[in-house]
Amino acid sequence: VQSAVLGFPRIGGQRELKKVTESYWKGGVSTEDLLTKGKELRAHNWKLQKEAGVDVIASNDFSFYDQVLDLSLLFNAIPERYTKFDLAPIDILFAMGRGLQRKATETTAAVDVTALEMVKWFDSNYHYVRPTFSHATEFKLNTAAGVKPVDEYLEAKALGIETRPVIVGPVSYLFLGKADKDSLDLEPISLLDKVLPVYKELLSKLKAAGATQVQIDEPILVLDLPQEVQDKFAVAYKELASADVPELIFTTYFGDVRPNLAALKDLPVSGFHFDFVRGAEQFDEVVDALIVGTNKTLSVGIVDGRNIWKNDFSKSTALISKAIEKVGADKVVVATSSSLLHTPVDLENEKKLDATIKDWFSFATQKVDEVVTLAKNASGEDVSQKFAANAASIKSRKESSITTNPKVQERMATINEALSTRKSPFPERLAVQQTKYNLPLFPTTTIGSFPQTKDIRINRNKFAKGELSAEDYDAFIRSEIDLVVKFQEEVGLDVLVHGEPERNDMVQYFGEQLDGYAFTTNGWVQSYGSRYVRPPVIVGDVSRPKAMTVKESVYAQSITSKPMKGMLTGPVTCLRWSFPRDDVSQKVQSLQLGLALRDEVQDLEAAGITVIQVDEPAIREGLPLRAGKERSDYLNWAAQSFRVATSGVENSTQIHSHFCYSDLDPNHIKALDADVVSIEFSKKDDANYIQEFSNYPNHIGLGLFDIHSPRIPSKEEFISRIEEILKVYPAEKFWVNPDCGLKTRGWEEVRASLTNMVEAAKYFREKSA
Ligand code: THG
Ligand code: ZN
Repeated sequence: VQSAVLGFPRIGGQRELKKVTESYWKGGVSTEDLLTKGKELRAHNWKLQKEAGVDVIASNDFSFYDQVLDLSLLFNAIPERYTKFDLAPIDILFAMGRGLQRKATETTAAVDVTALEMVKWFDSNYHYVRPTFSHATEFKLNTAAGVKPVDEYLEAKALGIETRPVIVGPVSYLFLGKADKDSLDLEPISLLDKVLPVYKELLSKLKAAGATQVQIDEPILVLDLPQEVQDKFAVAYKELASADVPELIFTTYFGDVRPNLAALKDLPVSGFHFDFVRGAEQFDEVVDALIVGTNKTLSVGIVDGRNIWKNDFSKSTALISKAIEKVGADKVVVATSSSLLHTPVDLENEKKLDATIKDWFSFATQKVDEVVTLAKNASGEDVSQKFAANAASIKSRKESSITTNPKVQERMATINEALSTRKSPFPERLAVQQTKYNLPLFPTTTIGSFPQTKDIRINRNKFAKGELSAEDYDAFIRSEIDLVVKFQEEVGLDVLVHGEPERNDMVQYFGEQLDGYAFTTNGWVQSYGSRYVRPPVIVGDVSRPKAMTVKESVYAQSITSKPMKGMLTGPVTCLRWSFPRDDVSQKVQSLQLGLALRDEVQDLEAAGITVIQVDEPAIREGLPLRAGKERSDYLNWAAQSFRVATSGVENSTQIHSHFCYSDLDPNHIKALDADVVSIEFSKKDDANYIQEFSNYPNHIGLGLFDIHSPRIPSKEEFISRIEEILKVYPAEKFWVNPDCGLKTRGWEEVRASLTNMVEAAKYFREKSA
């Protein structure tokens, strides 16, 4: 029985990849330095796996930005706008990933090319760069920078390490892409005939280089697929098999493929990989239908690539034994469920984690060892010591009192309709709120954060390291709040925020203050490009020992007569951006977070903060990948958790919420019953989408400018945008705000854009007076 790892995190144990890429972007290191660092990271990861005893080690799992973007570059799916500047291939790659901005010089005009769209990779917190096709796309192997999968295969070989290259398969590659704006009539999947010859060429080159197997990822099989897409698998793989290519291991992950099972029958591939962590129920059916009675390999995805809990060896062994029984030991491979990209690099780097809890965790490096140990055991090798240690850890976690809090569980039993419903329906609340706040028409506000300057980060780090006393730090935070409040008053905003200088990542910030959570010092996971997050871990029942945000909000309110918004992150987002428990349901965890946040909301209200925003940017990504009951259940508990958090307040308390990063269905947010919502909207120019939102019963601010761009919209531009929305959207429900928080922007841009935005609001107020 062999062991396989589908992919290893490429960021390095100390975020080496981030450091070198960002330095390269700033001109700090040369292209050569950058490429050398990449080579070092790859060698390190391969050796680590080789030394651990992994039989099948992935190559081409490395990327300087994103593995899907790498394929677009290699296949020459490069929109024309990126090819005009005579850039080196690596810079074209970065331009597609992050856009290209250059100031004008005496001899050259300014350049402002936006990036390709970035989309969530299934339901993970990783984002891929969306392949973008047009009628002008001409697929071919673009060898300007070599042929990455072949080159990296040979690079490993030169180190004496045989690897299995991984590439995204043709059907998923096209299906996950989109048509460019000049070619909207183009169906990406219709390009299959054109892209297959390039896949064949690439696979043949891999074979010629010596690769015996390729891991070909077709993760879209866990989605609901139109029949015509399902039908493409037979077409595509028949065509690939007609060339002289390595053995193909057809790889799926993140769910259950059964609804698309017919599409997989009789595919000419050498083996299949399934995720039996997320799709355990599919085992019998997929194995019987696709492996039994054939010559194919069964790769058993059993070590979780999406979470950090230690594998339960006895459970996994039972499944592996079942697999061996069904198909024979020589056909079974023990594998990670997906790439380990979604887990932090190495638990050994955690020096501050409580020893008991640390013993329950497994990061990528430890997971490599788990895969090897499970495979050895299945092959009859003696790994009894490792099994004994594993059993002890699993038992320790199961029996630990840290994970259960009877008080939380008692309180969970009190959740009912009344606890999750506001005192009165929105129209009645609106009436009292209008009297209380007396806001003008077109009220202006921002989403919460203001520029996170270097000074802020330095002071926060000093405080974390103990180099700054609590008093000095508090004084510093107050001085930052002073600046932000004064600024908003000058600009003329109506509902103010304190700017969040005390927060790093919001989910991490709340995780650090809640009981039931553990957090890491170095547990980074790539989110997109050079941006990483450090998800906190929900270890046990969650509760709030003391107020988390009241001090800052109360201080901010004390220095202004305008309403000051309290700022919280909602239960679903806290859950989605943490590593969740796997011993209780996500619903339970979300409702517990709802209760903890309810206490915070009530404390804010009691302290006089009566406009409270509870953000849920991750609510859309939590939606189960397939339509059906699971989805409606999710929507119900997600909305209920939000309402548990926000409905313990008076009618006069105004609850706001904010959504971004996704295409939202207005119906999903209705059920939250927030008084005011603000959503990312500036890049949507679809009148139908505005129309859909005009049916939203409560008040809503459609984001008026893109906070990801340094561009400053003029007053006139704001006016024409608002006019357009007003064609379908009633003025009395209209809030005026940007798309999202301003923490990544500079102060100059923020001043200019907000000033213009407020001026535009005033224009419409006068017009309707
Ligand atoms: N927080 C978390 N998850 C997220 C987002 C978030 N997922 C979706 C979206 N936002 C992803 N966007 C980002 C944007 C910026 C950064 C990370 C994810 C980022 N990270 C810092 C870095 O890599 O330099 C580190 C931040 C820190 O110091 O904690 O800038 O907002 N959880
Ligand atoms: Zn946002």
